[in-house]
Amino acid sequence: MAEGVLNSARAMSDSRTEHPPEVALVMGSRSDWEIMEHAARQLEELGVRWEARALSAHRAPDALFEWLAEVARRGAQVVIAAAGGAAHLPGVCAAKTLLPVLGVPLPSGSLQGLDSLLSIAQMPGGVPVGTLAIGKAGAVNAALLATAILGLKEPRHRKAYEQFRRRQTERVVKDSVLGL
Ligand code: RP5
Repeated sequence: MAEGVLNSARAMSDSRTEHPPEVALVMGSRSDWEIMEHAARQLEELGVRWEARALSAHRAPDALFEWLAEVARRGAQVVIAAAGGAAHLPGVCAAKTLLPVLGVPLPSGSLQGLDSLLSIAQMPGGVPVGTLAIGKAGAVNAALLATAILGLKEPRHRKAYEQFRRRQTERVVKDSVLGL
């Protein structure tokens, strides 16, 4: 049944479908895309191939596990997993894969994402999730960290990340003068 779900599921947006994804982006709900889109845009800017799914650990666990195994088989090297509230998704992904999992806590209605942050960061020892900041900053940083990880093996990713950091520094220094 999960296979059917996956086969019929439409990708939110896959960057370059003819090539396998390097980063697997997953989130608990389509409502998370508004923030996680920033991760996808950052990866895109750095020339990293990605594929994204909204697959809740609670609502669609079998489809999640199936996609995770399948995207790893196709070559994904890093998983970015984002969720809000009782944010089990990154931990569940980490339990099912040996790929590094970067967790992005998303803002939630009642606790503004503190619940998500603690759910993702407070993993018991043995199954790590690298936890980023809440919301957009975390989404962007997850993409940058994923690129840095890919850069350990892939010179083009190392170069893209280096350039990003250099340009960012140049911009900050250029705009550093303050006055009345
Ligand atoms: C989590 O619950 C999702 O990651 C999302 O952040 C939150 C709310 O989901 P929806 O009710 O909008 O689908 O699982």
